[in-house]
Amino acid sequence: MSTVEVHLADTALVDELRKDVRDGLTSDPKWLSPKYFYDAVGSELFEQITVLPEYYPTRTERALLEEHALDIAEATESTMLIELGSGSSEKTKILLAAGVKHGSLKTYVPQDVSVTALEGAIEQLSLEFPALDVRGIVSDFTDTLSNLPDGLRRTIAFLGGTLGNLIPEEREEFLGAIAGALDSGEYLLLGVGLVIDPDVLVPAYDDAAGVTAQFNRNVLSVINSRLGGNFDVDAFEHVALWNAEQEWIEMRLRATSAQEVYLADLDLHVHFDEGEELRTEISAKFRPQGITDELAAAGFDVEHLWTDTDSRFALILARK
Ligand code: AVJ
Repeated sequence: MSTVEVHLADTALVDELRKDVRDGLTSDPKWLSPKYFYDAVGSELFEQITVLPEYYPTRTERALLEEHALDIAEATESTMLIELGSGSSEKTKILLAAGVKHGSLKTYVPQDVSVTALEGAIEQLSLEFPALDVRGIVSDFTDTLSNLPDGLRRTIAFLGGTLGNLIPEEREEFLGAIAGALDSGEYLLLGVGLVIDPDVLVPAYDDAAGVTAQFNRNVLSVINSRLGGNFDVDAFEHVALWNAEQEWIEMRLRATSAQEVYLADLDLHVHFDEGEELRTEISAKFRPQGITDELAAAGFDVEHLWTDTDSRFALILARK
């Protein structure tokens, strides 16, 4: 049994896009929200990133999930797994298999901004887990929590290090909203990247094959097609840098020459100086104590914090 619900009306999604893009492109410095990376092309490019030799997060998190999935099922005894930003749900299958094997898990609720990613995932899952009730939700993860489905014992999973895409204030609000949506005794399963040597970190966001550069530039194509824009995508180069003070990776797009851009749907003219940079993503990395404190401030007790042997990534099971 499987369904997909589109929770945000198209008009609400478009209004949000229009507002975000206008805000970001009229700010100094300019920025765009990373959630607009994920059209069909962007979601596919992200899947390619996850198998790059330099991009360690996905494979590291998968190994942690494989190692601890049964522990997670036993600790939570969850009947429902809700996953925020589920994408292809590829790693989640490990959790689903463990939950089904344990006997407790009945329902999986994947949520993603990408309709195509979600539909593809659900089709796969219904074949692999025919007994599981799968209810997909298309929405923005920051908007999902207000109408979370009821369940007996729920776990919310937020994997892949996506928490790092939020700036600290947004993060605090978001973790608070997750805590607010859960009853006491329910769980959050969180995957986050840890602060490591920038010589390992930066190449993960600036790979030799140039896939991340393509992924980054694709956001300009997304804006062009959704808002009637005329960004010259090839006039921008990919930049990835480690902000040591904030402890986050920043991706930017740098105009290689002066650019005049027009977004017809917003009737907005945007000028870029030669060399001007547009911030497209932050990807914060964490320290075990820091994320434990942030979770405690939101009302969670960290029951387990598992890391790989190189301490590059952490899988955290926190109880409300
Ligand atoms: C999917 C948000 C976790 O920040 O590592 C990958 C996205 N950006 N390469 C990340 C991303 C550039 C990714 N997240």
